[in-house]
Amino acid sequence: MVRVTHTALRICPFCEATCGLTLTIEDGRVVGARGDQDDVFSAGYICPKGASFAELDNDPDRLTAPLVRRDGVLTEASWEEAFAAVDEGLSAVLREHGGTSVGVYVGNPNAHTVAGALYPPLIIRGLGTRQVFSASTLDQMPKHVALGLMFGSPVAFTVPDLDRTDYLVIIGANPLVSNGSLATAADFGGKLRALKRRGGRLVVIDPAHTRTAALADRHLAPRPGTDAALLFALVHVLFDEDLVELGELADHITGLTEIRALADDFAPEAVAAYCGIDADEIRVLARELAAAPSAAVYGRMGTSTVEFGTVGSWLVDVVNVLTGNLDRPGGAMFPLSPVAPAPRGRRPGRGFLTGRWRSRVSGHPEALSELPVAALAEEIETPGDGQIKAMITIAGNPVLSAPDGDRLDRALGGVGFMVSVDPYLNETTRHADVILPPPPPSQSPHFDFALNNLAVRNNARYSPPALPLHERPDEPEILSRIALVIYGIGHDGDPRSVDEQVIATTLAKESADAGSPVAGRPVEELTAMLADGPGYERRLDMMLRLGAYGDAFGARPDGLTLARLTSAPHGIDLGPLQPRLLDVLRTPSGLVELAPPQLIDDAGRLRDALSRPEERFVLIGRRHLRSNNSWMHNLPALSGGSNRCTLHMHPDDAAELGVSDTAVVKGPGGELVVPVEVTEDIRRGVLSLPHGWGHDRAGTGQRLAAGHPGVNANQLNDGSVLDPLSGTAVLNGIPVVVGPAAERSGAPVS
Ligand SMILES: Nc1nc2c(c(=O)[nH]1)N[C@H]1C(S)=C(S)[C@@H](COP(=O)(O)OP(=O)(O)OC[C@H]3O[C@@H](n4cnc5c(=O)[nH]c(N)nc54)[C@H](O)[C@@H]3O)O[C@H]1N2
Ligand SMILES: Nc1nc2c(c(=O)[nH]1)N[C@H]1C(S)=C(S)[C@@H](COP(=O)(O)OP(=O)(O)OC[C@H]3O[C@@H](n4cnc5c(=O)[nH]c(N)nc54)[C@H](O)[C@@H]3O)O[C@H]1N2
Ligand code: SF4
Ligand SMILES: [Mo]
Repeated sequence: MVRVTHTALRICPFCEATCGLTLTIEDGRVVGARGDQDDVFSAGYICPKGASFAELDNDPDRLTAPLVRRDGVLTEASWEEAFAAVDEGLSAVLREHGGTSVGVYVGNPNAHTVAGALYPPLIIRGLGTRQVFSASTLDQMPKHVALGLMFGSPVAFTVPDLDRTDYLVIIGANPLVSNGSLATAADFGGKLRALKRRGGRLVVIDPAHTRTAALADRHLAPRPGTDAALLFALVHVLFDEDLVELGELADHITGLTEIRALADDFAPEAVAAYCGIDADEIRVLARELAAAPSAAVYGRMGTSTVEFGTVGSWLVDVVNVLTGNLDRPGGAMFPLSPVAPAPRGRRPGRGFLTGRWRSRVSGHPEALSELPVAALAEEIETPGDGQIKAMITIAGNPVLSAPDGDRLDRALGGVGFMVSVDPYLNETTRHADVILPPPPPSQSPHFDFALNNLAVRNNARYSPPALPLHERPDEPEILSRIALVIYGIGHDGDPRSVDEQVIATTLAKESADAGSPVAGRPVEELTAMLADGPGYERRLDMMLRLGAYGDAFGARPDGLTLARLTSAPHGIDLGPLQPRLLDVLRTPSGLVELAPPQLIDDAGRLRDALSRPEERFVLIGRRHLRSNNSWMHNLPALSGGSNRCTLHMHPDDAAELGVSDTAVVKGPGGELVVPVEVTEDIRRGVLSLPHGWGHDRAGTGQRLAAGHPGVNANQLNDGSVLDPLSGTAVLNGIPVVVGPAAERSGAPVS
């Protein structure tokens, strides 16, 4: 038999690093993946997850056909039957209770797919629902809120200029394992090594001695949950020792007096015991940050998903501002994505508000039109006006990723109608009445709508599907058909009409906007210029052409179009990050707000926390290189070895408690028995447990994962403690009680 082999380029969708891969394709399936040496962004870098692309693409447990619940049992059905079942189930709820009774949960992979970027917003808008939840309130919502309050835009992301900085402080992130987050960089480790080779310095602040910490010139191990106080102490020292140097930012800042006054209470000596860090070490760090030719502070999960997540995320950028490092090469800069609208000059912004409405049961304020996922279960369970009667989940597994999965599991079991768009039958989707599985990545297009806005070097890359679809709809079509049901057109309407409607509306608005690069031009003329192809490609073409590097529909002939991008299969490099603060600012004052009132208020809560007694043990999270949240435990290549669901504990703690191989851990939400790894790599009094495990529920379809289920770390957490400004669940720094497994009591801890 003659094998037909060829290669295809594909941007990896498995984490935020966006590496370019070269897939080997044999007889119509992916059999291998290596790094694309010519990729303009990743230059050949690949990690074990990318290298397992073939296994992930071909996982025999991936659903190839939809499942529809019949007589209580999820049963394979045709696509026509499945869409008809969605139409029937969803339309009944819409008729009886309206779109506002439909809850939507949008999970992490939506940030990594074309479909996830383009269609969920249409579904949510079509429903008119406020019951919108996502992984953001388990992750980066504090950063959005902080950016919104400071810069007027919740997506004005600042990223460390990794390639040029002289001094990098990584606080609460482990990019050597995560491959970076909210800072899209392929080969993060290589970039850190390059920083050190050019004489730069790396400081890592993390209660665990991580792989990233092992690379650092200095590692500080604070008590979990105390980053905000530590950062405040840096601010204090910068003022106290007259080290504030705003540089070119000076004319664009307000709130300096307020932040200085606020920092008064946070002298290093005042926070040292609370943070578990010597005051001298904090002073030295502040001095070095101020003295460095350029420097950037970069914070992530450990700074975000904690009690003072928004305050901490804010202070990261306050330090960047006070050291003159915001918006300058080597500092913290604003990427410019190829789908960001072309800058339209300085306009007064409307600012950023949260709490425009509140959750029905507990009154949590919305943030970015979302409610805390920690409140999803109660919104399903609690009767009354606005109760969730139907759920749509798209690429999410909140039963494992959110606090108190047992409760959410029960709640989802009681939802009137549920549809899940997901390739797997898992802990969450097992509650669906219909599961619509998207095709594997090899059959899907790729463009980084979200992550290009976080890239440490501006770039544009597009991967069309590497393989043709096998008699199934792609994810854009799946989501479009759900939208057609919601719009009342019915599931058998034309999915293309969804994209064409968006195009018509967008171009009409652009044409009417005097500041637009296509102001005054006829919509028909513009529409006719768009690429011939699937609706998502036409929308991408439109966004590129209206974008910052775009051809403005012919007005800038050298500019970017989809055709141009497609003819550069290894991508187009758009250069190093450029200063662009004035394009980004959308505050009503037109200035960077260093001291927004909401944050000033919350700083009071932080001040009170300084005198709180210390917990004996707190739990934090841990990620493993060959894993991704809850959904990669089903692949042989990514299983076993060091990637295990174990509890890390310091040897002195283990000795004191008499714990050797197994421990029982009790938290506010429940109790777990878990294997222990005793290691010096964690601070005393701190325990770590990875999340995304606990694959032992009945009725799931990931056989390998079920064979080594691990425990669900989030079951220890009852989800009652949130960062109040962002509604983000506290996932790091949870008080727990721990002991040898023999002493298991069964009594819940409160
Ligand atoms: N304790 C603790 N909990 C945490 C965290 C932590 O650090 N500690 N981290 C949090 C973070 S940062 C996040 S982002 C959340 C993640 O929370 P979720 O997004 O809810 O969980 P994931 O495990 O990422 O689930 C992704 C789902 O998407 C599906 N999927 C994969 N690819 C595709 C695709 O192409 N299309 C579709 N439609 N579906 C797809 C998978 O099968 C899986 O069901 O977890 C959070 N939970
Ligand atoms: N291999 C792999 N890669 C991933 C993922 C994965 O599951 N596996 N998930 C992806 C997702 S969804 C995300 S959001 C990113 C996350 O990317 P990162 O944030 O880089 O990853 P984490 O491992 O969660 O790193 C958080 C670090 O904070 C530390 N920490 C915990 N509490 C505190 C604290 O209070 N203060 C400080 N200073 N540090 C603290 C932890 O010890 C940990 O080392 O990773 C992405 N990439
Ligand atoms: S680092 Fe991330 S994007 Fe790169 S190959 Fe690994 S999983 Fe894929
Ligand atoms: Mo995440």
